Amino acid sequence: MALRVGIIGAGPSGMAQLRAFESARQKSAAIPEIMCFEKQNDWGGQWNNSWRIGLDNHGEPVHSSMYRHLWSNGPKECLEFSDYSFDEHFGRAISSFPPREVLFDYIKGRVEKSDVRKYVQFNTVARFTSYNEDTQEFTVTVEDLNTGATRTHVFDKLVVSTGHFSVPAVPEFKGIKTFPGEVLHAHDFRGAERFAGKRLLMIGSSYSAEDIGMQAHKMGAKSITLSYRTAPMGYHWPWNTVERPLVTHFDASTAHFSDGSQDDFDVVVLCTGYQHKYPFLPSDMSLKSPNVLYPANLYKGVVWQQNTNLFYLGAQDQYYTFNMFDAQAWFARDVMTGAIELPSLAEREADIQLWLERLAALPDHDAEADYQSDYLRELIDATDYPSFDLDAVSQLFKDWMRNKHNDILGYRDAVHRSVVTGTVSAKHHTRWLNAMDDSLERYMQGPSQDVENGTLAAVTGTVTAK
Ligand code: FAD
Ligand code: NA7
Repeated sequence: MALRVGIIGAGPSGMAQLRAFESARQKSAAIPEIMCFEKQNDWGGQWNNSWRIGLDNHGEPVHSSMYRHLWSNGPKECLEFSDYSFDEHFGRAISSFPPREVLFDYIKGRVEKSDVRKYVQFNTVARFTSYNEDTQEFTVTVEDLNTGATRTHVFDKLVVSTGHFSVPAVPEFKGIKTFPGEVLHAHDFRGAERFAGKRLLMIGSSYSAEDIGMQAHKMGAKSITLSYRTAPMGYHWPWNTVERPLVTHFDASTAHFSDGSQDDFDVVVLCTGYQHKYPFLPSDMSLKSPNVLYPANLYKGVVWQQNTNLFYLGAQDQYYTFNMFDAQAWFARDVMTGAIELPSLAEREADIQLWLERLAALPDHDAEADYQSDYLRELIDATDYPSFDLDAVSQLFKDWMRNKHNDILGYRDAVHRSVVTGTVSAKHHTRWLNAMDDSLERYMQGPSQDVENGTLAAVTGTVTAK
């Protein structure tokens, strides 16, 4: 009987797993029986965003945390598939920091080249999983969201690729309940236009706080205050943006900070991260971890320690994304098919501990980028995933971080060189700060001739302050 593989989630990680098997099939390896369940009506995960907040049309939690005007937060050259370049997809050089719709088009183009959509059951949510130790089989109960019908499927191997930036972590702050303005989590943020003229407090000091804060600046917020728990981000912020230590409590619209300072706000955005949440898995198969570069209990960041028939993709914090999911999917595939033989439990644990020790000693962001590059190197060396220059990508990450430090509003206008094709990216026709139409069409066709939003003139590259 063919190996039966179940994949839960058809975001970039699940799509990578489908492609990994497809790539093996092209090399005439035996292909398993594959079934992938995706609760949304299309693939792409976070990149398939929604205007909805809270629940979707089926009453399921809205998955994507993405928003209008989201552009890649790292250079596209750092996430490029080594077997499907941006040049191949777009037929010409494009800029280094494409908007969401452009990246979504790229990842779709890659899977559409292969005939893998047939494996995905859309509008189908995984509800419950059990594992039979005797037969070594998973039984997964799924619900067809269109009909409400449930069914069960049996698998030898199970891949969890449901992402971990969807279920908000929402801490409590004294007095926030009576804050008279708007309070929302980054997961529910869809666009900063309505923050024009408002005084914003962002709690958190990572990607969401920084990017939503700068989206608000772009859209004319009056002031942006970023409140950090551990350390300030320390970028050279625009004139209306400051960093402050953690909020201790709220008193009506006044926030009090741990350095004794206080200020009044109209809006609070909790940019406090996300939880690993796998409600369709029993607790002994469910990953519990903060958002870190190496979650414990996963050998090579992929294989569940206590049950090596269970795999997680994309479970770590991410410098690399699409190409890392590929490397993981290729590795998982080879473990599933037996092409990679796993060491003993103790040897696997020792390997995990080495990575965790190294993680604990990382001094800075540059070292973190090198760390994840080394992680990818191990995975790629173990499989036939087409290799690429990981040291060069690590350098790209460092260049990007330096650019960002020097110019938080302008780093997305920089160009970088692809390590896959050697192409230097095109300079985009409109600076990020001035671009208001993020559609694929506008991106490919050139700058807008309209004065958009009444405030910005993309053609002339000038911004009129509100
Ligand atoms: P996801 O993209 O989260 O996909 C998981 C899929 O699983 C979804 O389609 C979901 O519907 C499905 N699913 C979940 N539960 C179930 C269930 N029970 N049953 C069936 N299906 C289920 N990365 C970058 O490279 N560049 C960026 O600029 C960037 N910006 C980001 C901005 C934001 C706001 C966020 C939140 C993330 C960003 N990322 C970015 C990281 C992003 O998470 C990855 O690029 C990528 O989407 C992760 O892929 P994934 O498949 O692991 O998870
Ligand atoms: P991250 O990167 O996980 O960051 C979460 C931030 O929230 C981080 O700065 C945390 O501070 C902060 N945090 C968490 N809990 C609290 C409390 N209780 N109080 C104050 N601050 C808190 O999540 P993001 O949403 O920024 O980014 C997720 C992904 O989206 C990312 O990969 C991007 O691709 C886009 P800490 O530093 O731990 O003290």
